[in-house]
Amino acid sequence: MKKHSSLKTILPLLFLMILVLGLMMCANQNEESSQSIIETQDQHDKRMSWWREARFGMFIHWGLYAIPAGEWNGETDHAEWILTTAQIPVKEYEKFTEKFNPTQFNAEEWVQTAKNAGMKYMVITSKHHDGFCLFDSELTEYDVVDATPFGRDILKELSNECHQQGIKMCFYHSIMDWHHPDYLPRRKWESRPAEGADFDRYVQYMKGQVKELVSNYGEIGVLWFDGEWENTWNRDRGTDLYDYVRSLQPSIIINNRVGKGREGMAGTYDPETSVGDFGTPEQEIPDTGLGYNWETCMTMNDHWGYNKHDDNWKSEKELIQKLVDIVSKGGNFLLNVGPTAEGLFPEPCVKRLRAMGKWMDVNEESIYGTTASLFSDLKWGRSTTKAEKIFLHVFEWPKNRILGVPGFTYEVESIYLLEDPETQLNINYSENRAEIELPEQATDPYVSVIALELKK
Ligand code: JFZ
Repeated sequence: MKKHSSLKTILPLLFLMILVLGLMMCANQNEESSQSIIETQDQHDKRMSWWREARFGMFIHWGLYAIPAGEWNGETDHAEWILTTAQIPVKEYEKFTEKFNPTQFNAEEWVQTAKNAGMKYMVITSKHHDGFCLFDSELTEYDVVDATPFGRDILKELSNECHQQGIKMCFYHSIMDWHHPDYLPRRKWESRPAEGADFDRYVQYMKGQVKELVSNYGEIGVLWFDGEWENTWNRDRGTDLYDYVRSLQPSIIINNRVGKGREGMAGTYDPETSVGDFGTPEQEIPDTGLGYNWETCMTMNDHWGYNKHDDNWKSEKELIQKLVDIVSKGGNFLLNVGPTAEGLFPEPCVKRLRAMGKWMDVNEESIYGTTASLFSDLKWGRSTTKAEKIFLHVFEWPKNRILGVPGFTYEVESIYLLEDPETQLNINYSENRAEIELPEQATDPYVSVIALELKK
């Protein structure tokens, strides 16, 4: 009797439990799930740590488009998009391969130039939207080794050098591909038929290439995807690609353009609901920090790929102040170089990188491994923080030599200019504010940095 009655009570309960479990599983599937790889905050922080420390990296846009160097039929505003912007048929564009012979290319020099500038990582186009590959791929003939007189694996030489010189090697890889027959959609103006094209097959090709990239070039720091905005790419494909890359190299970092969550040039996204490890503002710097990892990518002039007519270079001062501005908001700066068809960095780039390196030699402590400013709205510049130190970056030297820091109430052990640590500066407090007595003139032509060591 007793047994019977307990079964009677348990059975409906069991049904209820199964029902609830089933409902929960359904709900889980409908939920906007982000990447399926589970990672604790600790594991995430550990994976991101080199990247957060680094703060400054080099972007390189290089490919066949360096040959026309931005010019086509008298138009001079093209660059890495020239196949599309000048509407060059794929068959005709392919002919650039015969001319791609950058005999001046020297991986050691490129990596040295980045390193001397204070950059800690290098992101180079393994493949841009034109589909041409700078590495030896088994999956296509449309690459530097198989299709050009140059015949050398550029990524192999660069990754060897990067590993040698302690720079993280990273690849930019375009999802959009104007060359592969299976990629869809077609450009409206082109005559290649779309019949027979199979986007799933294209995705297999792309994943195969990504596998080559993370298998044949040693440890890769970042895979920087792009060209995700066309309607053939979707959230699930993004999640699948993210998971695939992480399954091959678990410690790799992947940008948010792998998925569909990015908002235009601002590059913002919701890391809770979209795949990717960092946001990618393009040609702009957000007004404040974003509350998650982000990296602004930017050109030194107005084009990513080499354009021989583009002389609109940002000044050394602008570039250094942009680096400081970004870092003071907790972001990274990925600064672009578009090398020539001969394999050289344009001279104006080299000059600017040298100036940045010179500044970094003195002031790098206020950049690497720092976190965002503790103060908002500093009229004269920016600030960063590291452990027991606060750095003040003075963009505009105060005429009365008094640098006011609203909200600064900490007691300091020591206060000095990074370029002259031996000379102590005076600091006075009034109300909710500190005032630092500076020398008459700005001590650095770009940004002078004051270090404040706090009392423990
Ligand atoms: C993309 C590329 O098309 C470009 O060639 C370059 O590589 C750059 C770093 O990234 O540029 C974009 C991508 C998306 C937008 C704008 C420019 N957008 O969504 O506004």
